[in-house]
Amino acid sequence: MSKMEQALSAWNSIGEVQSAEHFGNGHINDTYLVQTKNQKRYILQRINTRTFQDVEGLMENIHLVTGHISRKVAQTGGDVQRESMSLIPSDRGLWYHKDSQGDCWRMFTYIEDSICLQKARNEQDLYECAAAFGKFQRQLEDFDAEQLSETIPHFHDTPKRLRDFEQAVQQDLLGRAQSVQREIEFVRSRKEDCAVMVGMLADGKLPLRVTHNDTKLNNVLMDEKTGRALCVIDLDTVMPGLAAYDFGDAIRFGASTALEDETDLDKVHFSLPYYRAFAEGYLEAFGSRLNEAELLSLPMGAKLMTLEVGIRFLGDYLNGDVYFKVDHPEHNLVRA
Ligand code: GN1
Ligand code: MG
Repeated sequence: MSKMEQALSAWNSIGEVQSAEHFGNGHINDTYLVQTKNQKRYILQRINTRTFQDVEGLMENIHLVTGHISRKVAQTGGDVQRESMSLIPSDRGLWYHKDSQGDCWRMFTYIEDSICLQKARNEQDLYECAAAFGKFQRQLEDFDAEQLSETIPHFHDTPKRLRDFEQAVQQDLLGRAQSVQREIEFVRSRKEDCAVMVGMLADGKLPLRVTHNDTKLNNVLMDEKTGRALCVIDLDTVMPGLAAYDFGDAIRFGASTALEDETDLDKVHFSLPYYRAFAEGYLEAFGSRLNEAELLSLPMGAKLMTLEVGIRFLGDYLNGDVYFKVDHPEHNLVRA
């Protein structure tokens, strides 16, 4: 019996399992789609405990946030089954199951007739993605951020990301630095940019909100038939943050003309029409809540979140691919 099958036995309540297969494209956790004999589907995940060291805090966050959103959806007459995530407690009544080897697992209901996109098909996809994240922020406006654990401290602290990167360059554990001098130079020449957002936060110009912090297009489920956004997923990094982080990370992934994994860089461009569609959707959903400084910070967020994740990918390449899952040795470099 595989570890995954063993983990499933902590959820006998879902009934007899017919199949369970690898699912999705996450870079951190391991995700499986589980189908039962009575044709119900679930998402089982092994939580990456090297990334998320406080699983208790992480799962408490998710329990609180999904509960809050479900109540909001119900209050506004929405479809709770499809517009919010639902955790399934284990047979022991816990939000996650820790197996005998210390691996931690969790289960959600699968949202039927939904799709998640690795790349936008048109401007409408960006508009819907923005509407989803804007709505998500609105739903969490009255959520007490004090209740949240910081699942990954300094997550969007770009100067800290830069320091970690410089350390990776110095250590050069795999001797890869020599071959990526041009990329290292690219980062260094943008050193000044890294401190802009945390600087405005420290100066009290930008308010902290409850943000998602990982606003990739593929973290939004869309209705398969209508293409309308249903639900925001991947709540592992919901923490206090800046609106520009969510706006920015969504742009860096969604307003690209190619996949994050694209090896032919001639295909990778920033699409201004996609950017405009996202900005429209986001401002319609959440713009009235943003102050002047926040509104002005959004374009910089797009530049900075793109730079930041590039720094992280390149740093991980230098460290020997210890953080992001890779399919081949150059994968992190390609992403960077
Ligand atoms: C990771 O888990 P996933 O694949 O949605 C990462 C994000 C990066 C993203 C890059 C916890 O997101 O920060 O922006 O990869 N998540 C974590 O695609 O580090
Ligand atoms: Mg994800």
